[in-house]
Amino acid sequence: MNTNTPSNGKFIVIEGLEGAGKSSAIALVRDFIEKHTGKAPVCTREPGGTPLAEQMRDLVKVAHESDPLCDEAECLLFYAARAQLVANVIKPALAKGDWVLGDRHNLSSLAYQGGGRGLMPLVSAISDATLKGFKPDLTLYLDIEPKLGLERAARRGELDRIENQEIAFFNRTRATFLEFAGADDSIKIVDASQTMAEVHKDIIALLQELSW
Ligand code: Z5A
Repeated sequence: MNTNTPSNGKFIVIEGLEGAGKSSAIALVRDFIEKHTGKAPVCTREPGGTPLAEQMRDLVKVAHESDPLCDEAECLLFYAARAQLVANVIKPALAKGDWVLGDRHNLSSLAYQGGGRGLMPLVSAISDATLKGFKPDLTLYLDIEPKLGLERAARRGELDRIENQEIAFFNRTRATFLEFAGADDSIKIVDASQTMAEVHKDIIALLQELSW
């Protein structure tokens, strides 16, 4: 990344399994962008980030005992929330020249619903139909072994509906994250099993390599 003021906004996304350390990585990248561009980025989270998308977040996070969310409905809710966020927040911000920093985006659906739930044909079709090729300029994928990530997440408090899935689900999800990262130069893998200081050092090194 150079020190000139960029003329166009960029969309950077942080991805990873739970407990990978996305929260502290987001704070780090937010500060980096602010120093680089002179302006704080627009920060988003998925699912969520608009009033309607936040309602969809509540629907997917909580277990509905008498009416369990089926996998296809879960997938559609993630994309409905994303479509709202892209149309009403992300694209308008980029059009103004603002930078956008996302806590998760489409790669999460490919990994969790496509890989974890085994719904890749459905996910690919909805992804193509709703996003029409729109994608982040850079994704930092914080890679962690599911067991370690879930241990960290559990230390933080009670696990939600998705966090309570069996370990095989997270193993499939991680394998899909890695598969997509291996096939796309805009996705950079960071070893999130390291100490937080080491993870942050790697992230800064990756950001400094960019020529934007
Ligand atoms: N989901 C989906 O299925 N499909 C989709 O399309 C989308 C999402 C968009 C969103 O939940 C859920 O929806 C998520 C994926 C799914 N579910 N699952 N499972 P969320 O937004 O509420 O939660 P999350 O995105 O998974 O975030 P998280 O659990 O908060 O993970 P995190 O942000 O990576 O963790 P953290 O809070 O930064 O770190 C966790 C703890 O570990 C914390 O106490 C840290 O201090 C500690 N930590 C972090 N890094 C380190 C290191 N390096 N060493 C030691 N300790 C550390």
